[in-house]
Amino acid sequence: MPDLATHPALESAVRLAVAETTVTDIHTHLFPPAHGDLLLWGPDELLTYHYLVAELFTVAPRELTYEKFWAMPKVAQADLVWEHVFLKRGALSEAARGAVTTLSALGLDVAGRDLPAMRAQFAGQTADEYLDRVFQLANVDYAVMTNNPFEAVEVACWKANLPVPARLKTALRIDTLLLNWSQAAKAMSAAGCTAGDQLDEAGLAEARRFLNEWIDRIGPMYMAASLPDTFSYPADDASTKILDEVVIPVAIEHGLPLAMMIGVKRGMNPPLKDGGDGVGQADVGAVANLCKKYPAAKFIVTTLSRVDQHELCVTARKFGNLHVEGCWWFCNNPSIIEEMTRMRLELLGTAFTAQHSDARVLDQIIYKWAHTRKILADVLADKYGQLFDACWRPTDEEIRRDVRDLLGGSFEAFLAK
Ligand code: FIX
Ligand code: ZN
Repeated sequence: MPDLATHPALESAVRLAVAETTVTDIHTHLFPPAHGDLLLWGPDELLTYHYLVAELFTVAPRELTYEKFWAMPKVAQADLVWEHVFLKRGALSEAARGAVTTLSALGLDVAGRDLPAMRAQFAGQTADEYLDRVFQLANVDYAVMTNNPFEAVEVACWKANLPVPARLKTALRIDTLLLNWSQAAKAMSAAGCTAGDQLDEAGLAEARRFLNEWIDRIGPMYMAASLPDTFSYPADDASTKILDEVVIPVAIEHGLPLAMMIGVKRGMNPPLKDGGDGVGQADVGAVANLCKKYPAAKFIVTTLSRVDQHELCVTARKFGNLHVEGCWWFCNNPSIIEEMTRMRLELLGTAFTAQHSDARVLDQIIYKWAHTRKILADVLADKYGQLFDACWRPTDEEIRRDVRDLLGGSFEAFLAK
């Protein structure tokens, strides 16, 4: 009799496999500890995550203006979020629950509701040790960072050749190049690649040189950009020209995928800073156009609007050079993650990456993965159960293979393709 001969045995095996499988976190905003303040960690960063700051302003008294809030020290900002979002209300949002999961998993007395006491319990750690501890707790092998060669502070860190732990891999972020040529030209010129305000042949050649230099310097796993809901391709605009003449040729030459996260409306409410971005429906047809025109290029795509998800899955069925990943930002809520994961499994099997953490604060990888694992286990238990009813008998080894594919294996296979 095979091991998994009953529904309960199968379900336990699925839940254990999901709990034990090591995750590869393919999109985060983490930095090497040696990059100093760029790496955010600890309870006050956790509480002032921009998701929670946005929530604070949905309930804060009118006297709390954005200006007052941003002028406060981080500890005071965290106190306000704690008071209004956690203590005076139920901490029921996903971001608030995430902070609770995280603090609790770190062994802090979250039930005591005493933030200063938790800060004290937390004190005395170094970023390097803490990074390792958090990755172990989350059972993540490595995380891919977001490395922006158009940001002076980040550039200085890379030029100083600071150490990068093996747990962090690079991704070359190119939003500025695709969306703001004149700003990109300034940064490129500062780096010795002479580009003017005009998008001419010489400037495009310099942009290729700039990307090549950065690829050689940091060895990224992919190039990436967040794109607005208005992004279209092909279009009579700078983004199309830069894609055609710079990004895609460089991507093909280096065998690097281009990751596109589409659907953000930047600055819907600017005083909220990162928390002020909104969502719009993406043109998924643009993704299909790129995949079709460039079969030698590879695209990794996620979209921000819930309503795009079905069309994106169908598009991925048409193009082997398209990899769908993650439940991005406003989609990173249990109800939507569940719906998206079910739909993706139903349309794509395991040929997608179920999630990325998008962690901006190191500690967040704990909750982002704990919450996703729970949902993935529920969905997979259901799916394998249906197969069982139809007399398919998955083995423990097969289940673990599939779970790993969904949590990083398919991403690595796509890179190797
Ligand atoms: O563009 C991105 O990579 C987004 O994920 C961020 O800009 C966003 O602010 C974020 O942190 C979402 O989770
Ligand atoms: Zn991100």
